[in-house]
Amino acid sequence: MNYPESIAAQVGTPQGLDNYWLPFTPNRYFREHPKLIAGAEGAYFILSDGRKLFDALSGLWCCPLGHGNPKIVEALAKQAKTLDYATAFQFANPVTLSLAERIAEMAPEGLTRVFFANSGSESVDTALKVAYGYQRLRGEGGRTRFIGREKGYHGVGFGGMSVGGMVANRKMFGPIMVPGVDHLPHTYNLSQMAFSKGMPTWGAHLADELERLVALHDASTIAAVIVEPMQGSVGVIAPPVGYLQKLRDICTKHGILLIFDEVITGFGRMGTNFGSDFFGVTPDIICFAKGVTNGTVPMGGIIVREEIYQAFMGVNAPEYAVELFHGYTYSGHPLAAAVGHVALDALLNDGLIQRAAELAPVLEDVIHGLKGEPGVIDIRNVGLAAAVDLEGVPSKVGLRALRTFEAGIEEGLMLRFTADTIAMGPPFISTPDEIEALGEKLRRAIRKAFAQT
Ligand code: PXG
Ligand code: PLP
Repeated sequence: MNYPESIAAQVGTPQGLDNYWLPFTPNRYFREHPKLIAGAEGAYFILSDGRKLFDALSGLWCCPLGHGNPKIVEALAKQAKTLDYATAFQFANPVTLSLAERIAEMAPEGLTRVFFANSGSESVDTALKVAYGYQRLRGEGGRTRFIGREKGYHGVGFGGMSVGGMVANRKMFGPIMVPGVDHLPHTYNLSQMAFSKGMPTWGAHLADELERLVALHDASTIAAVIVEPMQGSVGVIAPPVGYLQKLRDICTKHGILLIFDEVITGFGRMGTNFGSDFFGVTPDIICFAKGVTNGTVPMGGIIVREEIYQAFMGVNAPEYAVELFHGYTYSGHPLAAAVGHVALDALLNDGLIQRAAELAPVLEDVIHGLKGEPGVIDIRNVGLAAAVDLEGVPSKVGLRALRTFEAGIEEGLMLRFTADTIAMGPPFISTPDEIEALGEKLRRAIRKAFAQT
């Protein structure tokens, strides 16, 4: 590759790189083109050479309040002094209890119980175990199958990887996946929905594929369906109008649980508390992570319907017996919970979810303004999230987006890409001017990327 010039050749290899294995990163390329983040402030990251980059994806979708929020810093310090860690098994603590209460309050009606994990991946594996356990407890232990969706991303645990539908994440691990998983078709179709704004009108019929899978396997073998209401990681694919409601109806009809993986859509990204609110469909289990603590301290979890929780409590076992053999050393970590309270204060009381809703049309206009730029083959958006698909370099998937990403850094942008798609989800604290600037910087980055051979 001739672009860009090796940074390592100019400044040397950063200390520690001989011992560090980067996640979801081409490590060999990174070694030649190292990028170190030294700090962060508001909607910007600061690189070790002092350059300020607009944080166009809110970290990895997880920092809606931006960086260095003084109230978070204060809450963290205070919590660390009072209770830095609380044993999670056989004990609770006030800060975690009250966070569970607030999360349940903001969740869709009927979802009342919160189980904490520490990441989206853990939340997904928790949801799958709870779903199967529930089916078993209600005498439906034959329901061992899970149904995911093509292009879905549900993290990297064994369960999440197995229900996930991104081929690159699956191909190396096929033989060691959870058995009995099937997948719905994805809903993206360029010829039907190119340059769509919000939810495409084509595609609701694809939910009928669930009926086909039920007919193939029989409902009595299926525990749950898991989907992201908006597919985020693969590049912002909004559900077709009516699609999620159809999934809901088919699941209800057949006693199959519906799990919404709201790791990205939860806590305001759609301009509503949860994606469930935005799309008007309530699942049986919600997975959350990321925004709940603004990414400052890891936290994830699930919110479940009261009946699911009660099924576990109704077990035919003595009161002193554990009902669910599942949990993490750091479930409901008090530092995370303390930050979670500040995040909820900002999102709900200070109106940042409302602000995300107000910024969404600004982002829509800005991003669709890139139509007609060289190699832009699709643009789409929903809530405060958007994606631009670029024409790839022939037989070199991802290289065009990598070039755009590198050019973006020169323009002062931190971009995120997957294959040749650039995804954006700016912080809710962004100003309309910053979103305008994001569009112009991305325009220049795309032009630079296409100016190269
Ligand atoms: N479910 C969904 C819907 C996600 O988006 C996970 C589970 C896993 O969460 P953890 O915390 O284990 O990473 C995710 C994570 C991207 C990007 O570029 C997306 C995620 C993570 C990193 C990058 O879109 N989503
Ligand atoms: N591995 C070992 C040896 C452990 O002792 C534990 C927890 O006690 C784990 C893994 C799981 O760690 P966590 O609870 O942080 O997920």
